[in-house]
Amino acid sequence: MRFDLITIFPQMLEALTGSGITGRALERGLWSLHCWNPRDQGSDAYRSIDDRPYGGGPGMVMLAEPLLATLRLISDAQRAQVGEPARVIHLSPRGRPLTHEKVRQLSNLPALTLLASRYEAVDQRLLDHHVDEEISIGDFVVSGGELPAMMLIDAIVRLQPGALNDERSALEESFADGLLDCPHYTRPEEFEQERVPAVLLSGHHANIARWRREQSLATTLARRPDLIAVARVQGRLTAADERFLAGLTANDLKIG
Ligand code: 4F9
Repeated sequence: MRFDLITIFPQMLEALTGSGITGRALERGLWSLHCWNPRDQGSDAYRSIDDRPYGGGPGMVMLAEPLLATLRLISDAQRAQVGEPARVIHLSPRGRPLTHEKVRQLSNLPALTLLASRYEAVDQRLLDHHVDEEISIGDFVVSGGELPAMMLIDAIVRLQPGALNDERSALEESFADGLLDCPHYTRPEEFEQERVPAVLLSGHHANIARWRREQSLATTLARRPDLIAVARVQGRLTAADERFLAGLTANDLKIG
């Protein structure tokens, strides 16, 4: 999958290209990253990419023109490599909150263009006419769109076939089935006077699967009841799941 990222801080992406699962997937040729600096398209003597907001107030606004010139270069490059220009996404706290389902959908595309903005804002006309979608990675503000873009790229890249050493990992982790992950244990069998739950040492695979499911359900109900409600309306809770949830007490719902 091809990613084109508009950023004035391409060095930040080295964390993604140089380490871990994403670094290995890059070496394997599973994805590519092309960073584009809008300053290279700045048209005045200072190659400005921002200016003061009409109407006054603090902060600066990214100029539409250098961003559009950059987007045009990107779509030309994408047409040459994958046949058509890609979807353009702006990472913004004003966007729709990112979900794993959204990540899954985007992971099937051949290419994606990401705008990582800086300063306070982007001229709204650039967003209206040349950005397909705004995505938020949470209700908080960071210093620029690069880290949110890196989180999105990471989430997409690890779903590319061959990125994970064990493909089961992507199927079994948190959100894969819309619930939070169950707890996990490894050696030693006792730590801080707490033993590994006996069922996990039993070798009884059906009981282990049921225990993990129930742990997921209980944790999700306690911490993210909204996710339980969604799973329910989507018909993803079995009769056994519902019996288990109905039997949980106030104590089980305390967040640990
Ligand atoms: C983007 C925050 C997406 C959350 C971009 C400052 C951002 C963000 N989700 N904050 N620039």
